[in-house]
Amino acid sequence: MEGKATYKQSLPIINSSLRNLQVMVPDMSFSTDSIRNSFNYNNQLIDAVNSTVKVFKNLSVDDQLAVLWFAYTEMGNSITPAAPGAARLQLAEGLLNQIKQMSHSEQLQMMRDLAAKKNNQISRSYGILSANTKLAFWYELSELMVKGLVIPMPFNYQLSRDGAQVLESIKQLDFGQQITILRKVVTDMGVDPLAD
Ligand code: 45D
Repeated sequence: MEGKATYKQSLPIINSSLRNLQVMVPDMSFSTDSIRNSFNYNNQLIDAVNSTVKVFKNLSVDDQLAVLWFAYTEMGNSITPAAPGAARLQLAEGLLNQIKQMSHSEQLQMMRDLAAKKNNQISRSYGILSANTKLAFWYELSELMVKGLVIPMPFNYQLSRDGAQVLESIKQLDFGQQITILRKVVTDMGVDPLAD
């Protein structure tokens, strides 16, 4: 595991990777049934992660931002304050400073542009960050929202049915899978200036 995160629910992840390992050991003490079951179990989890990501990407831009926010409020206490890592955030510091200086409506526009992959300077600066730094960036934005330095969520925002479903699926998964989903969705945001 990367970083100094402490996970509330790290055991299921370890267990499932151990299960994978056992399957690869040519030891006849494993019945084909237990092998098949563990493969099915892992495949189901992969399916759950992939389908959740797929539905997420089809949400409206506002719903994507709202789901991220609600995921943050749900996961908030599983992520230790040190986890996203000050070192990692330094790479996003210029971007975050720029954002702090914006008006609330500019901040909202910037986040909508990232989610919509609009090609502008902010989206390109975001695009060169690593997956974990992108996560750390969003994490920091939500912390800034809590501190009142970034535009808050409207308290009466209504998620669409698909949005509510994505959020529900995320809640059902364990921390490791939640991170996988979040990494996939935030990696897809912004614009990679080095891509063809
Ligand atoms: O480095 O008016 C590890 C709308 C360790 C509606 C980690 C709105 C390694 C209209 C633990 C893996 C809703 C659009 C890292 C307004 C490591 C409207 C993990 C506004 C980094 C105002 C870190 C909406 C993790 C807004 C798991 C403003 C990080 C929405 C997770 C803003 C971070 C939403 C998450 C934001 C961050 C959501 C889930 C900023 C979510 C941020």
